[in-house]
Amino acid sequence: MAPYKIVMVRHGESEWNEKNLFCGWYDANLSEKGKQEAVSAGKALKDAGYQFDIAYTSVLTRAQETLKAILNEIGQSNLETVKTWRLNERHYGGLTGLNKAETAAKYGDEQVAIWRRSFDVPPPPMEPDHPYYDTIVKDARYANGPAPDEFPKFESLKLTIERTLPFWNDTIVPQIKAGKKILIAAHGNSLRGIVKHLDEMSDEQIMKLNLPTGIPFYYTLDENLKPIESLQFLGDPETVKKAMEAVAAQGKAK
Ligand code: DG2
Repeated sequence: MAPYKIVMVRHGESEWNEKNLFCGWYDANLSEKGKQEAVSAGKALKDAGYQFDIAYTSVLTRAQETLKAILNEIGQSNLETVKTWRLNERHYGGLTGLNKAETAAKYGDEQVAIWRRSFDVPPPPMEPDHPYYDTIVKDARYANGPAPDEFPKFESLKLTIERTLPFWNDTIVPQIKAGKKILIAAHGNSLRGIVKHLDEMSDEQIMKLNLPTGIPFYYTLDENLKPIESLQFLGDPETVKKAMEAVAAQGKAK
């Protein structure tokens, strides 16, 4: 049945992306621009003739709303959808709610680049007195996981991959191999983890990848799930390049 094709998309711009705040597991809504990006993503997929058999998303509103807008555009509002915390954004720990540019002004561009893009250096932990600790830890959507003893207080990309990959391997891969057409609507860093895995990128290579909001991309995979085509955006290359550079620049002091 190979080659297989799988489509992924980072959610449209969130209200916290718009304000340039570290978001992680905080449940920010889409901004107005983000809602439009989600609709545009759906239109791009419709124009390219995409239809799906199943969709996967995180338990966070910004990814789910993006998925909903896309499915609406492609006329598949009732598509079977699986929601899992394993596709959540990385947990940004004690940085959650801080402005990225202000944090860079305080700690330096280099430190913020390490917190945002290093493979295994985690952000500082979210302590119980953090303003968003209770909102996140006591959120009913986590009643079925993660278990209290594995509930993250912070996550590096490495830790994010360690909880995303079991879902990829145990749930998504069998569906790919069954020939299902799959759409994943998730987050900058949970998707960077999947991209790193698929393209067998080194810890250094993945540091340079910034995923733009609301622009779908696809992979074509051979029978061993090795990429034939990697990270193919459904968008004009210059627009994609600028959007990626803008994401990279979010962590710089103005
Ligand atoms: C952003 C990613 O996550 O931030 O948590 O602030 O994809 O859910 O908007 P998303 C966040 P960076 O790693 O790009 O700083």
